Order: sequence, then structure tokens, then C-alpha cells
Amino acid sequence: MTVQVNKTTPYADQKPGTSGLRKRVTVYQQPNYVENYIQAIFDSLEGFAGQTLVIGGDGRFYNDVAIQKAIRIAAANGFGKVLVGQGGLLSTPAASHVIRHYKAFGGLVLSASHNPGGPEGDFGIKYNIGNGGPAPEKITDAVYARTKVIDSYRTLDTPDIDLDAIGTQMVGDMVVEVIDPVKDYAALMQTLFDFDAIRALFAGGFRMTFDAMHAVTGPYAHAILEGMLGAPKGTVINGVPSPSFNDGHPDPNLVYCKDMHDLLMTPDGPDFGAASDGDGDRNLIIGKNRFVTPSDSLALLAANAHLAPGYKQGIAGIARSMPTSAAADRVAEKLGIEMHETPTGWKFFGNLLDAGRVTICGEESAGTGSNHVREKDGLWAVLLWLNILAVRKQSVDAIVREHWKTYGRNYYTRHDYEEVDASIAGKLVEDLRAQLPSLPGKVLADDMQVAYADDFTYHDPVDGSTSARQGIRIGFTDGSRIVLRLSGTGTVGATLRLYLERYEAADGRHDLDTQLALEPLIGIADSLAQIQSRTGRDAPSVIT
Ligand code: VG1
Ligand code: CO
Repeated sequence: MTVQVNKTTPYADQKPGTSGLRKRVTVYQQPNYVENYIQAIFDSLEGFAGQTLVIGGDGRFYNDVAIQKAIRIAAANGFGKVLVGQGGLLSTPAASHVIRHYKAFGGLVLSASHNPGGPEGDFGIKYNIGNGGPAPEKITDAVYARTKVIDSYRTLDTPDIDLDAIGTQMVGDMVVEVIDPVKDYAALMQTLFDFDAIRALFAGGFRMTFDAMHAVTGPYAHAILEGMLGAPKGTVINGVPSPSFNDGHPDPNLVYCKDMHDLLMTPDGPDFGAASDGDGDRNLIIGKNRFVTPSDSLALLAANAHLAPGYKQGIAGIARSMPTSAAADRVAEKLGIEMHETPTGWKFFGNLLDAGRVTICGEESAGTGSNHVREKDGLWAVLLWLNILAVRKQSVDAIVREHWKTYGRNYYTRHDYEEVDASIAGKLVEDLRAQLPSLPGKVLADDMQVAYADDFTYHDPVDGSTSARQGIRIGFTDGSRIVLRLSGTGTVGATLRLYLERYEAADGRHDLDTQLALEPLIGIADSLAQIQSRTGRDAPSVIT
């Protein structure tokens, strides 16, 4: 079969963000947009001839089109085999596992995660390396550099493969194997958790609702929760993936899962509610009368992980992204294990996990995971919670309260200002950065004294690399913190993220309303950064 070398011209906007290249579908539909980006990825890699590439996505609109293109380009570039999920589906954590399990060279994960889908929605492509994790900055920088000069891509003139037929097909000289997207992942979960104990929990009448948000987790949740663990049929709702997520917004937070939240707050509601996002790597956890913030969930999972068989030896360390609350730090301190603070995005956890320095990682944006894969993993977090609930035989609320009593409570919220004019947002950050050197020592409103103020720079302790300008941090002497950064996953304008945190000690007051508890900090942040006057908004677009 003759390889076609087709001429192309570069696009200037193919710079990968926090998690791959995310753009409007209409941007991806431009001539050669997908081809350029995938060829640029392959041009930035070495040594893949004859090797295996994993391909899968969250099933959103354009997933199938991009997969057919990717398969031809992979064949024309000399990959020996492609493993692709049936129907083009693989949740992000499942893709990570498949890469690791089959010792693939790497993988293409097609997703824009929690962003809306459909012809007017978003699409995304991310490259993961052989450890199953997102490519580190060294590679994403090289890919971007390549996209700016690319002048040709390689492909084959072959018919589409049948993505629904499990088994092998050929594309040129390359084998394409369509695999069950759920099987290997479900088997992995069985090695980590006490399925008998969780089965007994459900058999005892424990009631749960899981919202798959019409996204990729549906088949996984149906198979594992209702199939293997015996949760009653109907436990999983919105469990059939749809290319437009049923015109919804597959972001598992209190805005888009408000109905579930309200149900959990009623006396007759279920004991436990959970949800995951478009590509299955995020999780939302709500107990009866208790929403668990992702930052608290990370701390709680780390403190209780030893109750699950996969972690009974204990955990080596914890890592959290910088904006995530310091609740987990207190657990690490008590356990006497390593604690790491990394920039936003899962790619920064890979080295620490590979080196065995941390076992559990998490982000305030509803992402938690462990060394079982190299991505965050929504269903994993839900299963670990279920395992803990099955062993401790207490409610989520009681477990959370006990945790605060032991470690203190980190009140935490994030305020997002979405689709802000990019130049206004950029200037706002720049001006705040300029104020940083003058802040330490200053006493601001409510007698809050600044302990430090900087723009976070990460020094990777494993490979020595440095990542600067990862977000502005203003820390106070009482352990409170204001963090401000620009999102790297949005596709329109700029999204400003303001993260606020205040610590109340173990014997402190743990029953305040979160927004009220953080009011002084919200005021200080606005007076320093002038967010509302500069953006012209009188409230955030989303509060989580
Ligand atoms: C956001 C979150 C970050 C997460 C990233 C990818 O990034 O804040 O914590 O790792 O999304 O998650 P940003 O740059 O927009 O703040 V996912 O589930 O969208 O792949
Ligand atoms: Co996601």
C-alpha cells in the first residue's frame, strides 16, 4: 500500500493547554486541522515503528471522524498496531490503563472532558506516553513547535474500519484491534477494591445514585456498579453515551448536578450520590446531607485508603495541584509520608507516580486518582469511597465530620469568571503579579496578614525540570490562601479562576456556610485584583 504524503500548511493555534488541544468542533473541522496536529505529534516522537498505539475517546461529536483519520495517519507513519475501544469509546482512565496493560508506545485520547459537545461544542486531542499519562511539557512544547512549521502529513487511501466489530482488521500493513472498552478496566478495579464488601453494602439496602451525564462512564458504571457489585438497576442514570451529552454540560459539579445534590439533601433521598464528567476522569461525591469538596475528598481518600485491599500496605505519598486545598497536607503530615504540590494538570503527577514517591494524587477540580493508572479516575474515586463506607459502616457525613475533628477543616471554594475578554484577564493577572513583592507582611482587611505572595514555580524533584508562572498565590499567616490563575482548557476568551481557602483548626468551628466563611478573603481578592470592576461582572459565572 502506497503511503500518501499530502501537502499542508500550518495553523497558528495548535498549542496544547492543561490537557491536550481543545477547540471548538468547527475549528477542528477545518481542512487538515486534525491531520496537522496528529502528524505533529508523531513527528515529535521517536522509536514507534512497529509499536502499538491506543486510540479512544469520550464518544462526543466528531470522535468517530477523528479516529478514522488517526488510524490512517498512524498506519502511514509506521505504527504496527492500533488498539481502539469499541464504538471509539475509552474513558480517559481506561485509555491510560490499556496503554499500560498492553505495553503500548502511547495513546491518543480524544476528549474535551467536561466541555459541552455537539457540532457547536468542543473537541480535543491529547497524547499520552507509554506510562499511560499525559505527555510532559517537553513533548507538548515540541508538538507545538512542530505544528508551526508542518508542511505535509502521511496517510493512506483506505476505507473506514468498523469501529463496532470486536476483533482485528487491517489498515495497510497495520493491525487494528477493536477491544471491549470496559473489560480490562473493570478487572483492574477488582484487584484494588473489596468487591464482596461493597456487594454486601448494596445487599444490605444501601442506596446510591450515579449520574453518568450521558457521557463515557455510563457503560463502565452499568457494568461495575449494577453488574458486578449488584447495585439495583436504575442506580446508574443517564448511562448511555450520546455525542452531544444529550445537549448537557458533562461537568460533575453543584451547578450541573444540582438535581442530584437536592435529592441527597432530602430525608428520603439515597445514601450516596456520585457523578463523573465527559471522559470519566472526574468525580462528584455527595453523601446524604453532605457535599464533599474535591479537596476534602482527596484528604479523606488518602487517610482511609488502607481500608481497601489495593492500598492495605499504606500509601507512599500524596500529591495535589497547587490550587487544591491543603487538607491533604495534614493527612500526609500525620502519616509521615511525602507531600508534593504541583502545577494544575495531571501531567505533573506522572514522574512522582513513576518514581514511587506518591500513591494518591488529586485536584480541586474533582479529580482524584492513584498509581493504578496515570490519569485521574472518576469511577475509581467512587469505588474507593464505597469500599471505605462498606468497611467503616458510617455515613459520609459522619466520616467527614470525624475527619475535620482530627485534622481541622479547610473551607474551600473556587469562583470562575468565564469567557472574559482575554486581554482584560491577561492585564488583571499581570497587574496583580506586579503587586506581589510589596504584599508580604502587609495587614489587609479583617486583620489578615500576608505571609507570602508569589507566582508558583514548580521544580520537578524527579527530572529536575522547572515550570514557572503556574498561578499567583497569596498566603496568610493563619493558613488562609488566595490563588488566581487563568484556565488552560477553555476554548473561548479567558476563564479566570479564583481559589479561596481558610483553615479552622481541629477544635474550631466546622459548621459555617462555606461562602460566608470565606467572605473576608473574597473581599481581599477583589480589592487586590479588581476582578469585578475590570471584568464588568458582579458575580462569578460558576461557584464550586
Ligand atoms: C482544568 C482543571 C484542572 C484539570 C484540567 C483537566 O484545567 O482546573 O485541575 O486537570 O481542567 O481536567 P484549567 O487549566 O482549565 O484550570 V479534564 O477532566 O478537563 O481533562
Ligand atoms: Co475530564
